[in-house]
Amino acid sequence: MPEPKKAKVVFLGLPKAGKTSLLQKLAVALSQEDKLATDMLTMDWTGEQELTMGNVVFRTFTISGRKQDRLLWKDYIYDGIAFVFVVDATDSDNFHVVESELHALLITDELLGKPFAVMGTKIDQPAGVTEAVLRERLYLSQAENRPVKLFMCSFTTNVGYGDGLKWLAERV
Ligand SMILES: Nc1nc2c(ncn2[C@@H]2O[C@H](COP(=O)(O)OP(=O)(O)OP(=O)(O)O)[C@@H](O)[C@H]2O)c(=O)[nH]1
Ligand SMILES: [Mg+2]
Repeated sequence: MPEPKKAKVVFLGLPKAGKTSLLQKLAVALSQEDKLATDMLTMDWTGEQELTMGNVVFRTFTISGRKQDRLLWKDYIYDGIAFVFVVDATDSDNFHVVESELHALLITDELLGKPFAVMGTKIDQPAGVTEAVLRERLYLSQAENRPVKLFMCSFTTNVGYGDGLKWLAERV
């Protein structure tokens, strides 16, 4: 019998945004809930991480900022049912790249209507910008008619991302 098709939740972000940190938090949380969830953090051939929990696969995908690499989206993320877009809130030099990548995803036909939790991370750092600044720099007001929501968080001090994951879980 073929394996049942798995639902995919995709963690997106620029290099070093904090995708793996979030996946590790999730692995720990899930393993506390369910012993079966331990040792499920694996690496695929692209070097991205994957975590399988029942019929849900959580996978990371690094956004390069290079337009030609968007061809890869088709194979890696279009079948996602929900998305976490991780943004390093201290990396203001790259907010314009994040903004263009995020909006390019939001206008992709295959992704219309799918929920995006945007997580502004590393707010434990002094360089972390406020929610209002990040919202403005990412032009999130343009996505108000979409299931897109910003959550400010820190994987170091364990704040914020739980709300984001909960919001996402309620929408799938
Ligand atoms: N202070 C602080 N550091 C963080 C936080 N989240 C991640 N980091 C650090 O940021 C760096 C990158 O985090 P990763 O989780 O590896 O990021 P990534 O997006 O998986 O990176 P790549 O897979 O290499 O693209 C690491 O040194 C983390 O420890 C956070 O909330 N606060
Ligand atoms: Mg990583």
